[in-house]
Amino acid sequence: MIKLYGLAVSNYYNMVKLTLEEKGLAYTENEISLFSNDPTFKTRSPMGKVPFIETSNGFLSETGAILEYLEELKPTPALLPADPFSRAKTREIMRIIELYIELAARRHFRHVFFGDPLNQAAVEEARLVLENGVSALKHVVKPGPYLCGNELTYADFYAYHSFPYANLVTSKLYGWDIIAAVPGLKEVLAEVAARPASRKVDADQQTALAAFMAQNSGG
Ligand SMILES: N[C@@H](CCC(=O)N[C@@H](CS)C(=O)NCC(=O)O)C(=O)O
Repeated sequence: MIKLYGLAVSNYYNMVKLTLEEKGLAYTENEISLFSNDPTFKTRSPMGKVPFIETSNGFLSETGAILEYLEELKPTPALLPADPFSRAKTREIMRIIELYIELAARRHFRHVFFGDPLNQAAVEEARLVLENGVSALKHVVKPGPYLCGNELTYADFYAYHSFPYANLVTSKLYGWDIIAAVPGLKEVLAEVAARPASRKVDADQQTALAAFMAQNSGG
C-alpha cells in the first residue's frame, strides 16, 4: 500500500492524491508539517518538500516523478496518451504550467495568503514569466473537453491544482484573471471538478483549508 505524505491544503499533494484516486490505487494519507523539526524529513524528501510517497521500494518525492511512477505502476486508466508524441506534448504542458505559472505565482504566495510584505523585486519579474507562460499555453493546449483533447491527462491535474491559487495571486497583484486568459481553460477546470475523484480530493482540501485558516488566524 502506498503511503502519501503531506498536507491536504497543498496543491502538489492534491495532484498526487487525485492520481491515486483516479487510478484506484490503495493509499493512506499521512499528514506531515512543513515546519517539522523531524531530522528524518530530508532522508524521506530530500528537498524538504511535500508531497512524497513511501512504497515497498522506498521513498519518492517531486510530484512529476511520482506521477510518472504511478503511471508505470498502474497504466490503466491511463493519464498519459499512448502515442509517444502526444505523451511528450502532455509533458510539455505539465512543465509550462509548473515552471511558468505555478512557480512564478508561488513567489507571491506568502504575501497573498499570509500577509507577508510584498516582494517588490518579484512583481515585474514574475509578471513577465506569467505572461510568457499564459501565451505559451494558448499555443499548446487543445481544449475540449480536456486540455489535450478527449483524454484526461496529467496536464489537466497540473492545471486544476495550479491555476486557482495562481489566479488569486495574479488577480490581486496584477488585476489579471489568468484562467480567463487561456481560451477553454475555465471549461476544462469545470470538467475536472465534476469528476468523482476530484470531488473527494476537493472536499478534503476545503476541510483542511478551513482548519488551516482557523489555526493561522489565531482562531
Ligand atoms: N517541486 C516540488 C514542489 C512541491 C512544493 O513546493 N510543495 C510545497 C507545498 S505545496 C512545499 O513543500 N513547500 C515547503 C517548502 O518549499 O519548503 C514538487 O513538484 O513536488
